[in-house]
Parts: sequence; structure tokens; C-alpha cells
Amino acid sequence: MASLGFPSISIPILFLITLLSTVHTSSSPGPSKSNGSDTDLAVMLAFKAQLSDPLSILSSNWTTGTNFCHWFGVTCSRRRQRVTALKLPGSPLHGSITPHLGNLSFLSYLNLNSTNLTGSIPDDLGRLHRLKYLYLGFNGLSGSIPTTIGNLTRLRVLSLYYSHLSGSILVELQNLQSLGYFSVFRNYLSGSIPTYLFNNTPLITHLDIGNNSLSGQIPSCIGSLPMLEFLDLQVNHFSGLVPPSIFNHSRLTQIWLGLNHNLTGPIPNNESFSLPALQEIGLDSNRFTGEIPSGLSSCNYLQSISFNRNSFEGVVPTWLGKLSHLSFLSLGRNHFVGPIPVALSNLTQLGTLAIPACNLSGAIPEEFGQLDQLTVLDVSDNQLVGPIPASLGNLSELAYLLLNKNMFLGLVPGTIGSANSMVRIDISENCLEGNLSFLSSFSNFRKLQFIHISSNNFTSGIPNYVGNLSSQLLIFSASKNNFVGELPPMISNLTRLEWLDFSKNQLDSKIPESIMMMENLQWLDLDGNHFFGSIPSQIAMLKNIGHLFLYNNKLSGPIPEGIGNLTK
Ligand SMILES: *[C@@H]1O[C@H](CO)[C@@H](O)[C@H](O)[C@H]1NC(C)=O
Ligand SMILES: *[C@@H]1O[C@H](CO)[C@@H](O)[C@H](O)[C@H]1NC(C)=O
Ligand SMILES: *[C@@H]1O[C@H](CO)[C@@H](O)[C@H](O)[C@H]1NC(C)=O
Ligand SMILES: *[C@@H]1O[C@H](CO)[C@@H](O)[C@H](O)[C@H]1NC(C)=O
Ligand SMILES: *[C@@H]1O[C@H](CO)[C@@H](O)[C@H](O)[C@H]1NC(C)=O
Ligand SMILES: *[C@@H]1O[C@H](CO)[C@@H](O)[C@H](O)[C@H]1NC(C)=O
Ligand SMILES: *[C@@H]1O[C@H](CO)[C@@H](O)[C@H](O)[C@H]1NC(C)=O
Ligand SMILES: *[C@@H]1O[C@H](CO)[C@@H](O)[C@H](O)[C@H]1NC(C)=O
Ligand SMILES: *[C@@H]1O[C@H](CO)[C@@H](O)[C@H](O)[C@H]1NC(C)=O
Ligand SMILES: *[C@@H]1O[C@H](CO)[C@@H](O)[C@H](O)[C@H]1NC(C)=O
Ligand SMILES: *[C@@H]1O[C@H](CO)[C@@H](O)[C@H](O)[C@H]1NC(C)=O
Ligand SMILES: CC(=O)N[C@H]1CO[C@H](CO)[C@@H](O)[C@@H]1O
Repeated sequence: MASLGFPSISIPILFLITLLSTVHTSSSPGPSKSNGSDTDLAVMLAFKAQLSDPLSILSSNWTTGTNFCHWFGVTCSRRRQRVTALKLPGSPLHGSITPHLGNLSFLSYLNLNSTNLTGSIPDDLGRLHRLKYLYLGFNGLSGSIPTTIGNLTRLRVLSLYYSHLSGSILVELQNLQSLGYFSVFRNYLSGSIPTYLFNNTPLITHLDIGNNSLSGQIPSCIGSLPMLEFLDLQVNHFSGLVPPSIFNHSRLTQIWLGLNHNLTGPIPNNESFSLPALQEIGLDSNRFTGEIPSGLSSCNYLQSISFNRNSFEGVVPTWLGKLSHLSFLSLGRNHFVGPIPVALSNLTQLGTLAIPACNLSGAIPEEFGQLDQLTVLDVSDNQLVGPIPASLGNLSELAYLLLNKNMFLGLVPGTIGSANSMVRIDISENCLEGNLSFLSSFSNFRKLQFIHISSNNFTSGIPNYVGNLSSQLLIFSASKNNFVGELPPMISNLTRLEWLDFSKNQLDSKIPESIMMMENLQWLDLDGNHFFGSIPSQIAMLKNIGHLFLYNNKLSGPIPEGIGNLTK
């Protein structure tokens, strides 16, 4: 690249000039009586003066009575009294960075990570030609990244994550030939990545541009970074094809391309796919097509696959069952065909198995009872059939059991009561039948917040032990079944309940007064039953109710007065 030769030739000359002038001042103090050390002192005082320092971290320690080389956070070179490192991470300094900092000509390490800085990054930092480490992340810095940062050719770490930086990623950064770590994660950067930005930065191992507003194509230079281990381009607006070279990398351990919404094309397969070190890959919410790349079957260290919300097709491959370190598998909202492979039951490290809305058919393998690390099982919104396997009762770590929107039939196994961490059970919209005896074991779930059993074919009365369910319960949704008899007053023991829906059943009792006293209820739906008698006057105590449906019942009598006070 002839066009890139120019800056890389000019920089050593500039170094030489700077170096000569430094040598000159330090070897002959001159009539001004000032040497570099005086400059550094003046700079440090200027730095301090720009900060409000609410915990007096600097004002109590950076006193002119002591040599600044002994100040908190300051390191000097051994031979000269010159500041080589300034490290104040996590100290709440509050204020802006003084441009004078650019005069610390011996500085090689600057860490002001998480110090509540605001204002912009001064152009003058580009004069710190010895700088190797620059940490300015976790601040409120705004404005753009100065072009002068491109002058810091010795820079190894440029960490600007979690701030408010805007503007684009400047082409000048292509001069950072020593860079190993680059993070601008979670800022407000926009524009596209310059095509050749990473052509002369062969040492980069960590490249994190995620959670910004960048757009355009992902430049192929990223794929040719030979040392790359970590790549995050997620949550931007990148579009088009991903350079295939990204999928042929001996060192890459993590690839995050999710939530760009517009990355397309198939992932390369076979020979062109080689990621032997891969541990985590996230491609969520894009428009990737084709089959799940079979090259992944050779990624022996793979722990996490997240391909949710794409247009992948074909079957859920059985070879996934060989990735023995897999702890996270999320493939939901793609266009698969066929069953859930039994082989997945060999993934005994699996914590999350989520394959919702994928058009899957067949049954849940009985062998899934072996997945004893599983905390999330989400196979909702498929065409799964058969009974819910009793073996799921062995999954003692389960917190989210989402089987809704399938065609499961038969009884709910009473075994599903041994998971003490259960938070959410959704078995709604299936063809399940029988009575609610399974709910008696649900009282073991002390963290349970959501029960959805609506749109099934459950029959029977509602047992009193619904009142023994977790006091954490927020939602109990049981509409569109065939429940008969009374709605037990005990249900009001669920004091945190916000949503109670028993609509479209055949309940046949008075509306319990106690239910009208559940002050956290926001949604109460009892329509389409045979409730009779009058509406309890306690209704005025439903202070938070926003939706109250009682129509299509046999209620009689006056509308209670208090109803006018229900303002939500
Ligand atoms: C620079 O000046 C300071 C005091 O002003 C002195 O302590 C130090 O030795 C001087 N350094 C050099 C290299 O002249
Ligand atoms: C830093 O250098 C600039 C330009 O050389 C000069 O104007 C400024 O006074 C210096 N600041 C300090 C604190 O030495
Ligand atoms: C300033 O902090 C340094 C490092 O913590 C400490 O060694 C020094 O004694 C402190 N000086 C004063 C004056 O408190
Ligand atoms: C920066 O601060 C954050 C939040 O305090 C911390 O998690 C991170 O490790 C820090 N990074 C550096 C390089 O100091
Ligand atoms: C200072 O920064 C820390 C970490 O970034 C943040 O938690 C805290 O809220 C900030 N304080 C103020 C007053 O901005
Ligand atoms: C530093 O960068 C700026 C902008 O990129 C450039 O104009 C300037 O010549 C550079 N200065 C040095 C000393 O390299
Ligand atoms: C990054 O973006 C994702 C998706 O919007 C979001 O879930 C995540 O919290 C963001 N991360 C940070 C640290 O803001
Ligand atoms: C997706 O990218 C194409 C070009 O690749 C562009 O025309 C289209 O507007 C983009 N769509 C969205 C939603 O960004
Ligand atoms: C994959 O990378 C290797 C090593 O960098 C290279 O030799 C090979 O040609 C690449 N394969 C493909 C298909 O690009
Ligand atoms: C599980 O792994 C074992 C040992 O590798 C193998 O024999 C068995 O066939 C696998 N089970 C399934 C269902 O693939
Ligand atoms: C519900 O159960 C009844 C009686 O067992 C049966 O006749 C009916 O077909 C079932 N309905 C559905 C939707 O499964
Ligand atoms: C533990 C608890 O609060 N139990 C109550 C459940 O509801 C019934 C009827 O409203 C009360 O009698 C219990 O005391």
C-alpha cells in the first residue's frame, strides 16, 4: 500500500526531533532555571486544578511539600524525576482532562479508568509519544476520539470503553502499529470502519467495537489480523456479508456479531471454516442463512453458541452433542426442520438450551433428564408432540421451563417439583389434560414468579393448595381450560400477585372477597365463567388494578360504589 507508506516514514523523523529537543532541555537547564521535572510538576498541578476531587484524594496527598514522584498514583523514572506512569483508576476525580497532560513527555502509562471524567479527550494527548497504555474507560468523556491519538505509535492498549464518545473511528488510528488491545465498547461512535484501518496493526489480540452505532460493511482487514483472539462487533448497524476470513482463525476464542440486524449470507463451511480455539460465538438477530456451519463440530473448546433470530435452516445437527464443553446453546427463531436431536442429552455441561420458534417436530427426548446442569429449557412455539417426559423432574437446577405453544398432551408429570430454583413455568397453549395435582409439588418452588397454564384442556376444581405457591408469584395465568367449582379464597395468600387470569373456564362460585383485597393486582380477568352473586364491595381495595374483566358471568346486584375510586 503506497498510500500508507507516507505516514510510517514521517513518524520516525518526528520522533527524532522530539527526542533531540528532550535531550537538549534535560542536559542543559539553561538560564530559565527550568528542567523537565519542573514541567512535570506544573502539569500535575494543572491536572489537579481541573478536577473537583470530592473525596480529596489528590488534595490530601498531592501537596507541594512532597516530591511529586511520591504522590499517590504517580510513578517516576528511576534516573530522572520524570513522570512515567499516572494511575488513578476508580478514584472519583470529577472534572475534565487538562490539555497540559500532553506535556508529560516521559509518560508511558496513563490509567484514568472510572474516575468520573467529563469533557473531551484533549488533542494534546497525541503528544505523549512514549505512551504505551491509555485507559480512559468508564467515564463520561464526550466528543470524538482526537485524530492525534494516531500519533501514538507505541500505544499497546487503547481502552475507551463505557463512555460517551461520538464521531467516527478515524483513519489516523491505522498508524497505531503497536496496538494489541483496542476497545471502544459502548460509546456512540458512528460512520463506517475505514477499509484499511487494521492493515498495519498486526499485533491486535483484542478488538472490541461493540455497542456503538457503526454502519457499513465489516472490512476484510479485521479478518486478517493474525493474532486476533477476541472480536466484538455486536450491537451496531453493520450490514452485508461478513469477511469469510473471520471464520478462518487459529487464535480466535470469541466472536460477537449479534444484533446488527442486517448481516447476511451463509457462514463458510468445511475447508474455509477453521476456528480451533473458539469458545464463544454470538450471531443473534441478523439475517444469516444456510445451515449451522458444520465446521463448528471441530471447535472442541466451544462453550457458547448463540444464533437466535436469524434465517438458519436445515436440521439441528446431531454433532452438537459432541461439543462436550457446551454450556449455552441458543438457536431460537430460525427456520429448522426435524426433531430435537437425542444426542444433545450428552451435553452434560449445558446450562441453557433454547430453541424456541424453530418449527421443530417430534418429542422431547426422555434422555434430557440427564442434563442436570440445565437452568433454562426453552422449546416453546414449535410443533412438539407427545407427553412431557417425567425425567425432566431430574433437572434440579431448572429455573425456566418453557414448553408453551406446542402440542404436548397427557398429564403434567408430578415429578416436576424438585427444582428449587424454578422461576418461570410456561406450559400454556398445549393439549395437556387432567387435574392440577401437579401444582401441589410446585409449592417447593420458593422463587416461582410466573405460572402459565392457560389454553390447555385441564379439568377439575382448583385445589386449595394454590395458596401455598411461592409468595414471590407475580403472574398466574390459567384461562381457557375447563376448571369447575370455586375459585379458592386461599389464592389471596399470593400477596405479590399482579396478574390473575382464570377467564374462560367453568368456575361456578361467588367471587371471593379476599381476592378483591389483593392490593398488588394490576390485571384480574375472570370473564367467561359462571360466577354468581354480587361483586364484593371490597373491590375498592384493588388499588393498583388497571384491567378488571368480570363480564360473561352470572353476577347480579349493584356495581359497588368504590369502583369509581379505581383510578388506574
Ligand atoms: C530539575 O529541577 C529539580 C528542582 O527544580 C531538581 O530537583 C532536579 O534534580 C532537576 N533535574 C535535573 C535532571 O536537572
Ligand atoms: C505545556 O506545553 C505547552 C506548549 O509547549 C505550553 O504552552 C504549556 O504552558 C505547557 N504547560 C505546562 C503546565 O507546562
Ligand atoms: C500519598 O500517597 C502515597 C501512596 O499511597 C503514600 O505513600 C504517601 O505517604 C502519601 N503522602 C501523603 C503526604 O499523604
Ligand atoms: C475500569 O473500571 C471498571 C468499572 O469500575 C472495571 O470493571 C474495570 O476493570 C476497570 N478497568 C481498568 C483497566 O482499570
Ligand atoms: C462516578 O462513576 C462511577 C463509575 O463509572 C458511577 O457509578 C458513579 O455514578 C459516578 N458518580 C457520579 C457522581 O457521576
Ligand atoms: C499528530 O497528528 C496530527 C493529526 O493527525 C497531525 O496533524 C500532526 O502532524 C501529528 N503530530 C506529530 C508530532 O506527529
Ligand atoms: C449492549 O447492547 C445490548 C443489546 O442492546 C444490551 O443488552 C447490553 O446491555 C449492552 N451492553 C451494555 C454494557 O450497555
Ligand atoms: C440492510 O442492508 C441493506 C444493504 O446491505 C440496506 O439496503 C438496508 O437498508 C439495510 N436494512 C436495514 C434495516 O438496515
Ligand atoms: C485459512 O487460513 C490459513 C492460515 O492463515 C491459510 O493458509 C488458508 O489459505 C486459509 N484458508 C482459506 C480457505 O481461506
Ligand atoms: C453420547 O456419547 C456417547 C459416548 O461418546 C456415545 O456412545 C453415545 O452414542 C452418545 N449418545 C447419543 C444419544 O448420541
Ligand atoms: C379436551 O378433553 C375432552 C375430554 O377429555 C376431549 O373430548 C377434547 O377433545 C379435548 N380437547 C382438546 C382440545 O384436546
Ligand atoms: C399463610 C397464610 O397466609 N395463610 C392464609 C391463606 O389464606 C387463608 C384464607 O384466606 C387464610 O385463612 C390463611 O391464614
